[in-house]
Amino acid sequence: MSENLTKNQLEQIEIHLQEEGFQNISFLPYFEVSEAFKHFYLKYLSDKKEANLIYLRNTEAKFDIRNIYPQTKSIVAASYFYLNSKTLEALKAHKYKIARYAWGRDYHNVLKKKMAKICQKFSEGRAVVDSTPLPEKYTARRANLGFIGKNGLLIHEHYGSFFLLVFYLMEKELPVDYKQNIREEEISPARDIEKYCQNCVKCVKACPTAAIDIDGCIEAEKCVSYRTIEEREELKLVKSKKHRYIFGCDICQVVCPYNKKPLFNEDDDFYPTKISMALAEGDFSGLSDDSLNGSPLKRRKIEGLKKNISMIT
Ligand code: B12
Ligand code: SF4
Ligand code: SF4
Repeated sequence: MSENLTKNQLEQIEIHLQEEGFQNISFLPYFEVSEAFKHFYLKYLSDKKEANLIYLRNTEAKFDIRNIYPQTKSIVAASYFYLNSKTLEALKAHKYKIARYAWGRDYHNVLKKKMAKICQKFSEGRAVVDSTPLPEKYTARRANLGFIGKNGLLIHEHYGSFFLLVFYLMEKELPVDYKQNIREEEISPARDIEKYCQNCVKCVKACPTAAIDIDGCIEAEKCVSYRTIEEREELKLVKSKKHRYIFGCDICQVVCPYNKKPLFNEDDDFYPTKISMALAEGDFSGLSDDSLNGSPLKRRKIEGLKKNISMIT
């Protein structure tokens, strides 16, 4: 039987994660997703909003963290803000736009390493960032890291939404008297939208492809982020002169009032590289797919990025 973590150990984890650049950190005992979430998610699938993202149909894994990592007893949830001055300069200086999270090194590797480095000292486990079926926004909402906005993203009331979610699935239980600070009945996208977005429709109006359904769900097939990163079927690529994005899209975040004074994090792992800046200029000279190793842009490869440019010019 595994021993429980102590309150002191949780404090240590929190302090060390903050030193590594994580901003909001929270702990959750292992939980089963609620019937309300299952209903929400199954409706999303029956409305076919997941487009060709077939992995999203694996509800068995989506609905139970233990199907991802059976030894999970508790979870560390944290947000990592990535906006920095150099990326904003690059966005101004170059012809084409790349989403703010993607100018530097591949965040999967960078953030998983940072998370595991700290948490492993306290419990065996697995660091998770964006590459498993874990319902990350729902888990982070339960951990109180933010609220769900009409644009479907998790938003922090004071710091905005330019952050990535990072988790560590721990093999140890939380302290016996640990109190979870949120009750499931108190959260739902509808409640959040009513409380925090109210009558605002800035993201809905600004979205160049009308991908936002105002219930906190995005129609993936319409979303520029999907089209420029995930879509492999050329026929579905749609020409548009309404935006300049060649990889990802930040429009529904840029217009959001909660991002008026976003939190900056001058982490050079997220600074633009020579290669991302060349690509943002449409300059492919001397570049091959291998040049994209270690960058999130690798997902789209050189041919894909060329196609993306041809769709907006
Ligand atoms: C597939 C995917 C995409 C797809 C589909 C997007 C989508 N909105 O579903 C595409 C490629 C389009 C995409 C785009 C982007 N993505 Co993405 N994506 C994912 C991924 C892998 C799965 C998301 C998923 O399952 N979607 C289906 C919906 C229905 O489920 P969901 O995500 O759990 O979200 C809903 C439920 O949780 C529900 N909910 C929340 N709490 C509660 C409570 C109750 C009681 C109920 C009933 C429901 C409920 O509300 C949420 C909103 O609909 C996650 C990582 C992960 N494993 O979760 C990252 C993730 C969501 N993406 C992320 C990011 C950063 C982006 C982009 C900003 C990247 C970019 N700049 O281009 C864009 C933003 C587009 C947008 N406005 O959403 C971050 C979001 C961080 C944040 N602050 O919210 C995540 C969490 C990755 C990470 N680890 O940081 N993404
Ligand atoms: S990421 Fe861009 S295309 Fe997708 S919902 Fe937001 S504004 Fe619309
Ligand atoms: S732009 Fe307005 S409606 Fe959209 S998420 Fe932000 S506050 Fe909510």
